[in-house]
Amino acid sequence: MRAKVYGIPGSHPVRTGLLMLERKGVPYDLVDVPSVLCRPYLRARGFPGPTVPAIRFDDGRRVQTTRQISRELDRLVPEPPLFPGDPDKRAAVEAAEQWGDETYQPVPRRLSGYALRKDRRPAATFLERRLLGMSPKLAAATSGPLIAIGWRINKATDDNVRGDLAELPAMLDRVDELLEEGVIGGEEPNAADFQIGATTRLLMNFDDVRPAVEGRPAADHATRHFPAYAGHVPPVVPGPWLAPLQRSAAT
Ligand SMILES: N[C@@H](CCC(=O)N[C@@H](CS)C(=O)NCC(=O)O)C(=O)O
Repeated sequence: MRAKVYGIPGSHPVRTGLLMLERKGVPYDLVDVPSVLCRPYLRARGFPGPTVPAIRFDDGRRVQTTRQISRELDRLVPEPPLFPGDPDKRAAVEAAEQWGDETYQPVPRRLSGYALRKDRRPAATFLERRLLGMSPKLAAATSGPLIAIGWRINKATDDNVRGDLAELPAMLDRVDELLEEGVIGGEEPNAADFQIGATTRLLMNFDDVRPAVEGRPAADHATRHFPAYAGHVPPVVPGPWLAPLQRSAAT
């Protein structure tokens, strides 16, 4: 079995999907597509949904979204499992994975949308390979209109990003609690490890946020699973928005 993975540069759910494929020993080819343009691109390739990761297995089967991918991979390649066999433990991992997907995952997505609209130069630092045949340099230089549309699609407004930053300390506490409880962070990684770790790791690429993450168990967890993660966003958020993070880093 082989997989073709469609991704967006820097996308954390794509990194989740790739790590799950690697855990299962499924070889893959990765094709990076720009944000926003991925929508018609995926539709033209027979995918029903607009988002990445989007995977086509070599038997033609198409799977999208990290939570569908984790389940499909466990069905196709049962060992090593991405979910525990014990029903209570499985329910805890599923709940953590769902929270990671629905609540935690959008935070760095909106922060990226906000930051790149203010200054698109850091976009180049996320580009690791050619994008629709364009060199990383050309892709970064022409990214302005897509960043503007992505900002709107992701609702990366001032209010939403400020709200995310206010809630981030509690979210990081939740990741630390999940580690403490052993739902994630065990010797055998599960679907929630990959889901949550990728989000924490991407957050660490933002200078504004990294100090609030570093030193937490959540940071060790993320770097254990994602030691390298391209991309760097210098400070961009207004100082007062960071006050809740600074308070949490100080305690
Ligand atoms: N929550 C879903 C969706 C992931 C998602 O929204 N991916 C973003 C990239 S991080 C995307 O495909 N956006 C479409 C776009 O930028 O046009 C999952 O975990 O697979």
